[in-house]
Amino acid sequence: MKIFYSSLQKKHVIRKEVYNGKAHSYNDKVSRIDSILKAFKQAGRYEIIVPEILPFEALTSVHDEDYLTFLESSQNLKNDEVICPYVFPCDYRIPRHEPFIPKRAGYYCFDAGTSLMNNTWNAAVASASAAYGAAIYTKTTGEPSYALCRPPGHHASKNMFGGYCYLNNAAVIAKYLLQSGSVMIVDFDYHHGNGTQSIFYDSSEVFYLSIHAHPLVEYPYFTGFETEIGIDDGVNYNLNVPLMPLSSPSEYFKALLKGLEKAFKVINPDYLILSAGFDIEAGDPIGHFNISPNDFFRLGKEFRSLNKKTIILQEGGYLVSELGRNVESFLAGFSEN
Ligand code: Q9C
Ligand code: ZN
Repeated sequence: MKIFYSSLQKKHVIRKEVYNGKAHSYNDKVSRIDSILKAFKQAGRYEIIVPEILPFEALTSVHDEDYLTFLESSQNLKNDEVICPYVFPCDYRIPRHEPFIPKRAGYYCFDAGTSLMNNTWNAAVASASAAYGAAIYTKTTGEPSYALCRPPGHHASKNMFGGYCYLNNAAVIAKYLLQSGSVMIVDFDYHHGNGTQSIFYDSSEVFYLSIHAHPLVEYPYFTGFETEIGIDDGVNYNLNVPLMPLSSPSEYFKALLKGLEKAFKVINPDYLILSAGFDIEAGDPIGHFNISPNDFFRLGKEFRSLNKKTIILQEGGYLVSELGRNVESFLAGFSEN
């Protein structure tokens, strides 16, 4: 399988995040990339392609220009400066007060666990470019592709970052692929993809299906409930399947297959974009679904059997020691005939 990835994505380095009133080591570590690349190298059947930087219009097809200008301006931060927003305006009727960086970065952010530094923009653009390169490849050849997107994307909305995400990689390529067919996004990250949901919530152009830990007890807490089915033209084009933490792999597969069956009653897409979150893996520091390497192999097979032009995008997955093996198992399952 073809892998899309650029080393620019390693330049975003954040050391700490805050939750439950405590500082923790940042979960979106650079070593996640090394873990995945190492597993690919060991398996010996993956070719890595360095993508070109995507056209700016691909970003503006999803994100507001003022948000992109803001993110880009994080390049002006000093070498050792890290901006972690902790005050949020909430009432967006009040006039905006520039500059946003450093003190008002919360204007464009929805959680206090995600930071900016001077290379965040370049890394996020490189990550989106990996997704875009993969999409071009799959569109032209019909063959599946995988983009090693880090930073991830599914929590980013048109104008907010959070959940380690800045640019919504899945939404960016969905917009691009819509020019040549219909699109379904299936998001199996442990966390609900609030950003992706919000981008397509009022539209039937993309079907969004997410299987995730129940927002009653897990991040992002405010979205991911079954009652969120879309609005306006988007009604019935959004399907959330929340599961309680510690659900077993068999419950997980049952829920996934049921979700897919419901989705295929509404749409028969040309393209399938997978928001592939490996924080459903056994032992993940922030995910609790207990999915084993063998389960990931099966998961890959299930998605392959849908027989769609598929682009696989890396989202979460934070158990660095096992992440590479799990991603490789998934891709191996997907590639098996
Ligand atoms: N109790 C992705 O997987 N909060 N983002 C963690 C743990 C942030 C995860 C708190 C979780 C964001 C792409
Ligand atoms: Zn996640």
